[in-house]
Amino acid sequence: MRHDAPLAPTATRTTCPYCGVGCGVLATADGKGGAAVAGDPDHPANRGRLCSKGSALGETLAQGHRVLHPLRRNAAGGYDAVGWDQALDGAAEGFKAVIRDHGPEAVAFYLSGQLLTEDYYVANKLAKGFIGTPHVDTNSRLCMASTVAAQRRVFGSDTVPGSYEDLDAADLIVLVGSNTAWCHPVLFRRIQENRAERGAKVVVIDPRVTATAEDADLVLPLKPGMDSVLFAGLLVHLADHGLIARDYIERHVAGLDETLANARDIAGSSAAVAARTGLPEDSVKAFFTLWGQTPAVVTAWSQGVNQSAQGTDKVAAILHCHLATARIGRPGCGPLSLTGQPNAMGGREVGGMANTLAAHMGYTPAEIERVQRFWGAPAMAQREGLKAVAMMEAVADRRIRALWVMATNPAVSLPRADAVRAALSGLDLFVISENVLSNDTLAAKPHLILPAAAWGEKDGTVTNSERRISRQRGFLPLPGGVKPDWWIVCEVAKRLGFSDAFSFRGPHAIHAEHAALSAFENEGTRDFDIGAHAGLSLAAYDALAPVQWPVPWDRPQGTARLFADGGFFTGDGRAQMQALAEPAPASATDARFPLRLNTGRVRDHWHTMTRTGLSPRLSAHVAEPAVSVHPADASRYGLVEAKFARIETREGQAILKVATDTGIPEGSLFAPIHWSAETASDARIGAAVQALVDPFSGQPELKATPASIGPVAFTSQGFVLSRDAFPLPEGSWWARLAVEGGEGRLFATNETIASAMALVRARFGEEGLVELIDREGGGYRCAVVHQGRLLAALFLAPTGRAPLWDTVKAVFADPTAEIGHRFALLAGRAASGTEPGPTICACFGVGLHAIRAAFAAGATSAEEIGLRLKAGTNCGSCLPEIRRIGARAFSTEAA
Ligand SMILES: Nc1nc2c(c(=O)[nH]1)N[C@H]1C(S)=C(S)[C@@H](COP(=O)(O)OP(=O)(O)OC[C@H]3O[C@@H](n4cnc5c(=O)[nH]c(N)nc54)[C@H](O)[C@@H]3O)O[C@H]1N2
Ligand SMILES: Nc1nc2c(c(=O)[nH]1)N[C@H]1C(S)=C(S)[C@@H](COP(=O)(O)OP(=O)(O)OC[C@H]3O[C@@H](n4cnc5c(=O)[nH]c(N)nc54)[C@H](O)[C@@H]3O)O[C@H]1N2
Ligand code: SF4
Ligand SMILES: [Mo]
Repeated sequence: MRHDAPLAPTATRTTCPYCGVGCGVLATADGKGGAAVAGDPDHPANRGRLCSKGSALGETLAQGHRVLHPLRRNAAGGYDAVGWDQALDGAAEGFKAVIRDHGPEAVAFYLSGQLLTEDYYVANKLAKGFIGTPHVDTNSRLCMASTVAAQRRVFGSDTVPGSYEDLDAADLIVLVGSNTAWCHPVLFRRIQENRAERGAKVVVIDPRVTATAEDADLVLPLKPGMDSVLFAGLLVHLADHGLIARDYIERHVAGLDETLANARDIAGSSAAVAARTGLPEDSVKAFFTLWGQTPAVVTAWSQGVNQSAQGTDKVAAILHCHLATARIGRPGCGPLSLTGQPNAMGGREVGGMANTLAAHMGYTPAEIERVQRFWGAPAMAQREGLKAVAMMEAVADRRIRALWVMATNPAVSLPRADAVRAALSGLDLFVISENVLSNDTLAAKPHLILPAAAWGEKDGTVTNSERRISRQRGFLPLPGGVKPDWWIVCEVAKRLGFSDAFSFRGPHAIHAEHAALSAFENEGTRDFDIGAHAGLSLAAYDALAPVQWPVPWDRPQGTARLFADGGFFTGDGRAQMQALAEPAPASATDARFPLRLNTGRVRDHWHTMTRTGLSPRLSAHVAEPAVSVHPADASRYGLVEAKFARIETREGQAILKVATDTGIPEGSLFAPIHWSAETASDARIGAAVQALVDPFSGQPELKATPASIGPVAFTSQGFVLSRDAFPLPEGSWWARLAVEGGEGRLFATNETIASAMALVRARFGEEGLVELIDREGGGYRCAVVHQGRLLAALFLAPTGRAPLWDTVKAVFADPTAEIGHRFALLAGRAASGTEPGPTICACFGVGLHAIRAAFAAGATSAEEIGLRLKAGTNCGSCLPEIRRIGARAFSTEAA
């Protein structure tokens, strides 16, 4: 829904299920399974804004792809729908058998930052307290683990000290390894507003020049993995220029001298920093001076920092600079970890990770005993469990026999994804709680598929990047036999004999217990204290307003910032600086694999696309999986724009379309993580990613795998549009995408025109079929028209980009479009307007060509484009791209 649409008075206040910004959403069911959504003007995270993904939430609620009833695998390898009792009994019996034969540590849970806090709490409690296995880990291991490890080492607790308000009050914002414009778009808008209104400066540190860097004051495209060199160098600069806050250090921080000596070894001078990071020395000096002279500085980071074999050191190096200058816990300054998933933080709070216990406690004997006493736990885990990558190795070598996966798609998202998928198929008991009927992990054939409530149906809390706990509230009925995740876990727990500990009346009761544990024997010794929620009634829980923890019993209004006056959770109250290891990537490139494969996100897709892949609007920005490569590397390796390339690594391979991009440094490749076997033939990039991990956090280095690239030739390329699935010939490369009115596939093949014609006939017959065959030129176009409506179309051409895709897609989308001139459609003249080109503004559906035309017609700024076309005036996620299109228009004009 558009931002200017009227709000229904019956709207439900809830929270966006995508990124860790945690925007408040007002949702109104439309009575047809969908919903109208708008930003909640009263939510402090977004104050009414939503990005393209949040705005399109209403388009992702269709039930066609949902798993609606429990499914049990049968002897033939198919699935039977079973009742909940059978499914839950089956799960419980399966776990009992594995525990009996192999002990509790043969059982593992793999959870997700997309679970609600209450779901997460009961899953963690069941495994660690009642089954007695420590092997509970989560996709947060791939996401936030390095930040968790560094904050625990340096602060003594996993505490994000600041608030989003600091982004409004800062004079300098440093974005490290974060494509904020695309991945945390609403925060990026806040940063841009601060720039416009207060003149804040922005520095972007990323080997790749992204949309985030486009308006930045200083762009530092450093060599991959060299962030800790830069921040160690900054610490040296601060010391050498008398910028250390001696008083704060003396009272609140330990280890400065050793850390400084270590930093001098790593990054002695700005010249040394420049040499090691590959940055111009002037840029390094400019950065050091700017950071040193600006007291109100926020350093924010995301996966370019965390997903690294030295992610913990990278985070520590950033924390050191803020501690050394006492720029922490005060308005407008501090280190700010931008969390990825909507509830990565909640998962950390309940201790859903292998190396934490519950309520931010760890595995010291006193903490184990305390949690055990609080839970009345019969079989408390006694030591840290296996972290994600190690857990999957244990699945592969059958130390782990039973695995329960909830709300994550590890056969796509874990490194060495092929090996993961193979390992999962060998489990004695494999249970998945899911929303969808089909994904790559389900393709590994779990014994039980448990249908879980999805966003809009489920109820509970999430915590965003600034420690703000918000309610997710249901506004749709549970479809079919679907149940909330917490209910499913508790029912299995009861069948394992733990009724007393798992008979919760609802998520509010779970939240109340979680809150009570956070306050239990706490007395200010642990950061995570939400004791004010301990006695929360159902009514109070339902009315809960967004609040930042800690929320101890005597401070129900919450806490915006921590550590301005020290008070670290280290025992003696002093933060502990850490010496860093020598910065280096986990593995070296060589003659066979000379490039570095970087992986990450695009603006309008979320992870493995199980939701955003359903939205035609979100599928139009980046329609197909492409590898971005510098033009010099493209010519070096024989690659051609819009043709295809095979990426190979020591682990596996993928075939992607080629997109040249001068923002990609030479010597590296960038591939999106979103496409899976569900949505493309050969684009599951996780299969090619190495599984080497950080020694403290266990987080894998997902952005620097040694790789090679070479061209892949197909004789022709095209697209097919159909109301339902259309099979393509074996061996074709394809990417599927949601289009208005049905399904689209962009494809490439070595098949002949004759075989394309045969395929079309086999599927649709001859009736209503019109064709245009260019045997000599190697082109073929056909349309299937029934009762004046376009039912299907297949266009094939020898080279270059799929022809007329946008034009035919527009006709296909319009149910009222009369196909009067069939041959005109085949010739590409049927559409009313010109081809829109790729969608730039997802909110108002404005394409590249219209924006180019408006610049050509005299528009001079993104604001004027907004006035003329509305593009960029809702969520603003596309503003950096509109500016780039404008800049290109002007540079070609000038030339
Ligand atoms: N559109 C969209 N938004 C999302 C998500 C999504 O799927 N789609 N997912 C959410 C989740 S779970 C997460 S974790 C966040 C991730 O948010 P981000 O971390 O912002 O996203 P990524 O694209 O993974 O990576 C960010 C950048 O790290 C850079 N990088 C790679 N190596 C290095 C390095 O050594 N140093 C530095 N400084 N930078 C490096 C990459 O070039 C990339 O541009 O996004 C969240 N938001
Ligand atoms: N190479 C590479 N790999 C990466 C990354 C990278 O940058 N590079 N990023 C990593 C990061 S940061 C992340 S966070 C992961 C994300 O990776 P995943 O967590 O694997 O990706 P999703 O597509 O979000 O998977 C969520 C699954 O849970 C289901 N689901 C959604 N909501 C619910 C619910 O409420 N209940 C249940 N039971 N199921 C639900 C969805 O249908 C979907 O199948 O990928 C990681 N992998
Ligand atoms: S920035 Fe976008 S994806 Fe993230 S929470 Fe807000 S609306 Fe959702
Ligand atoms: Mo993430």
